[in-house]
Amino acid sequence: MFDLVIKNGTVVSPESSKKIDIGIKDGKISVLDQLGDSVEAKEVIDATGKHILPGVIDAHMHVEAPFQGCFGANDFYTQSVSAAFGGVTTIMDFTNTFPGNSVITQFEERKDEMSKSALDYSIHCKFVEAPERILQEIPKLIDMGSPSFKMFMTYRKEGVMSDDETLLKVFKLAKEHGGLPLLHAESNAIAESNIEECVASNSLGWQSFASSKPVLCETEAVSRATLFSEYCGNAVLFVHTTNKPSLDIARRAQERGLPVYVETCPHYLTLFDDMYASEERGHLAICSPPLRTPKEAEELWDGLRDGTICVTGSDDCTYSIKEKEMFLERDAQGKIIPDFRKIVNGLSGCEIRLPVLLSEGVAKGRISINRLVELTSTNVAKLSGCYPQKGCLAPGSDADITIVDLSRKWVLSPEQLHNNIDYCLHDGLELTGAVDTTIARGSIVVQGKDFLGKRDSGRFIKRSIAESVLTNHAF
Ligand code: DUC
Ligand code: ZN
Ligand code: ZN
Repeated sequence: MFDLVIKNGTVVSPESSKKIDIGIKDGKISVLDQLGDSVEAKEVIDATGKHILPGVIDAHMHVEAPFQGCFGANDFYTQSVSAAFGGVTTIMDFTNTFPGNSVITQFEERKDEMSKSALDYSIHCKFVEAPERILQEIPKLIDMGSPSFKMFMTYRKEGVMSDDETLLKVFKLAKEHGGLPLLHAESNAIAESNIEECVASNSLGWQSFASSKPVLCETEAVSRATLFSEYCGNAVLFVHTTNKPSLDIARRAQERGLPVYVETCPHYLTLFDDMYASEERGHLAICSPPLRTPKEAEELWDGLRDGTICVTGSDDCTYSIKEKEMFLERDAQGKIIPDFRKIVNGLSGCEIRLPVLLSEGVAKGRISINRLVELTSTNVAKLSGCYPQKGCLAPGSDADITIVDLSRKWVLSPEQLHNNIDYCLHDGLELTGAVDTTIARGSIVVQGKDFLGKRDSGRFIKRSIAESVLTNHAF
């Protein structure tokens, strides 16, 4: 007797789309087969006309994370609810490391904070400095199931930038012990000197924010870190990549077999720098790297198709309007006095990632549904080191499943989302394709408009990255 059977749907993998039933027992996928009408199950979902995907993994978000004086609108429980409505079944976040902190201590604290989640969760370690006592923690953190190491190449003034020496030291130990550095690649020198010029010329509007961090600000950092990784022999993942010159650096490295991986995020595919022209709302779109142009977005779609970009993440940092505006001053009429330095960087995205990729990607013919599965689940699991427990629908894998209706049309608005804020930068975007049901380790957590999951029911997922992923470009 199965706990749950999903019948009559089309099961999607990177390789195929097949009409087949799924039997689930004890939170795991037990069989994929034609199960017939007499199959015994405690619960049956009829998925006629629907597509069944491996549960979406969001390996990039910032929740309960003090940053630029803000904390974010969600805790890990509310974030997991919002994520589940977006078809997500596993979430990953970062340690809140600041100079002087032990990363192991931060890891333990993060585990505790994330345990509120209704979905399974895992942790990337953030490094901001590399004294010997911190470097010694690297093999232990890998043993503890956290083999991915986030470093910022900018935000020096915020106290979280890793300098070149820190990058090199962490890269060498990542190579030695089986770790994957994840890089926020923006040249601090370019960004900081441009910001100084903006201050000197009193150009502190939202558009100046974008021009202070141009494409080459990102590409310089991608180029430098790619060479560092070739020098040290380690794999590297560039998160939230926004443009072709940066992709071209990765492309050339990948053509030579180097394990250089690239992520992009839905906002760089669907939101553009024209948003910064609005004095009233442009600040809500401030994120780093900044939004770019439709041309750059099309070049990212090319990268998603040709394999240069192998994963997507949301980079969700959901801030309320109050938090976005809390350090800004206002004139006598109460109008905001623009100063981009006073606005926390970050956009909401966890709940919209899958719907936006279904609609702008699959429905518009830019990517196949099979490629979408790689970009939202299978490759994410392989790269972060939790495959095949996560990232595939196969006997023995966790029963993390997202059922989608590819034909349902709807319109994005703040009311449709569960992310605890009252604005939506995609407000009015017409979508084709929607999440119908989300199943996490065999339990239905979202069905239509209902959340059925439970606080504290997620489990910590230990990860270990395959040697093949770390030594050669694997996908
Ligand atoms: N980018 C953002 O926009 N916010 C937080 C961190 C980041 O890298
Ligand atoms: Zn970042
Ligand atoms: Zn991020």
